[in-house]
Amino acid sequence: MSEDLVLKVLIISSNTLPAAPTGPVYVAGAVREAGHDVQIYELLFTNNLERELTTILQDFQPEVIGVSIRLVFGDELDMDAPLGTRHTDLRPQIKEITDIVRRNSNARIVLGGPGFNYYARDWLEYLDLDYGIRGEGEEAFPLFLKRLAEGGDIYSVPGSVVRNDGGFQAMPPCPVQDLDNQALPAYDLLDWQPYAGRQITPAVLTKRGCAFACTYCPYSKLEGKRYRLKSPQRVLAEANNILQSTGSRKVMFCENNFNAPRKHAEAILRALIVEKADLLWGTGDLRPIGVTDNFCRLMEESGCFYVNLSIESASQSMLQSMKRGYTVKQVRESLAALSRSKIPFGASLMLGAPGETPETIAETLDVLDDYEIPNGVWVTVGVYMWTDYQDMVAEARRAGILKDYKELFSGAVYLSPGLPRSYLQELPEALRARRGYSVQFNKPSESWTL
Ligand code: B12
Repeated sequence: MSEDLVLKVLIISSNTLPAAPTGPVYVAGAVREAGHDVQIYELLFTNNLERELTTILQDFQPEVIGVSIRLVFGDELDMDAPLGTRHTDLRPQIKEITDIVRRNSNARIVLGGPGFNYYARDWLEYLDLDYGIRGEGEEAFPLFLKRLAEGGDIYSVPGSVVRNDGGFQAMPPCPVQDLDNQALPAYDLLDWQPYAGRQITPAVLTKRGCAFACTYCPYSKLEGKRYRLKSPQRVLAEANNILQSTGSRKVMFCENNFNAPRKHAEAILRALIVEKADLLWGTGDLRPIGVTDNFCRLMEESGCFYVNLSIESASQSMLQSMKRGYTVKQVRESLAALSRSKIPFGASLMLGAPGETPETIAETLDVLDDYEIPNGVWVTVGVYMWTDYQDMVAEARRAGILKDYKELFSGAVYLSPGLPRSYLQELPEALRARRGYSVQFNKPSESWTL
């Protein structure tokens, strides 16, 4: 590539709750492979944002700055906070970043990331910016850079969103079809030491897409119902690259439902065994479908260090109303198979979706009581409402619960009206009193109290 077409690109990982900077490293890898000069600035370990960021802007002199937005807000366990849950709004911090950039640089700012997708317009208005890219960035961001360098039309880049003169214009995102044929994520641009110090494990995405239609989840609409799979060889190449770049033998498979489609998961696990890979893997999302003794053996032999079984509910009526696509019997079979294995496993529940009552919660807890869950049970009470991609949100809007779109950007949580206040008052303590249970209580709004 000729010198003047090479751009200096700074990617800012703007998340300040501990998680692997997975999006930023995938995007940085793609930008580098397209021939540009790229650096990543990680906010997680910042001591003095203004000083550190201005130093990088002065030293590196980026021409383009991609701000990766993972979260709008998040909740973490904190026993000193009301209901044992600390709510963090990440928007002011991101505003601080873009304001510092604008005061100290003429670089073009491009927004992107999973926290940007649902709220492109709100973010552009909130930050007073004019450009972002929704959806997967591996192809779209390099295309934007190419057009910027060559003088092409940046407004027709797939996924681009533009705010101008009070107007707003959006192009549909174009999902990456050939995930194998993308650059390796640029973990080598990071110093992994501080991440390891915070117990963060590097993550690998083995596929995109979700064939399920859970009423509270946006993924199938966000990524499409058809799976786009990486080959086992590609997954292994990414994991080995992580080992070389970060020294971490452990990786997390970070997509929705690692074990769906099951044949894909099995092929990856077999490849790990055949290649005698010096790796350990875990996943935060195993769906209770097809978790048999054979599958557990495969997980064990391929170096599984942890799985979370995403049960969400073990009440048959709730599983049906949430359209989870499995039965209480399958939940039991999965728990039984995992219990017979040596795999350290935990389980997660999501309580409070439409139809939830004290009785359905009691049914769920009764099922779990029959099993020893070594890594504990993570309970989330209250269901986030992010986007109309969640069927539940569209339904809530029809029912008049959501009056205006902005409420979602400010944070809205659904709690079944079938759960009386007096019951909710007792619930967190009652759950925490159970061995190994952690409880995240998402408040319906900032001002909500029990
Ligand atoms: C894995 C995951 C987790 C894991 C992380 C573990 C790990 N090892 O990474 C765990 C379980 C810890 C987690 C926790 C939470 N998560 Co989470 N998580 C995800 C998940 C499923 C995948 C994220 C990921 O790594 N994807 C793989 C990478 C490659 O994709 P990506 O990040 O989207 O990046 C791509 C694009 O966004 C884009 N892109 C990214 N950056 C940029 C920058 C530019 C400039 C451009 C152009 C493009 C671009 O290109 C990238 C490559 O395709 C997403 C949902 C999803 N399917 O995206 C939710 C998601 C990110 N999580 C979410 C939330 C809310 C949380 C929690 C706050 C929940 C809570 N406890 O309250 C916590 C917060 C924890 C934290 N500390 O951050 C929300 C955020 C939504 C929002 N609007 O804020 C999401 C989107 C799920 C949802 N509800 O829709 N999470």
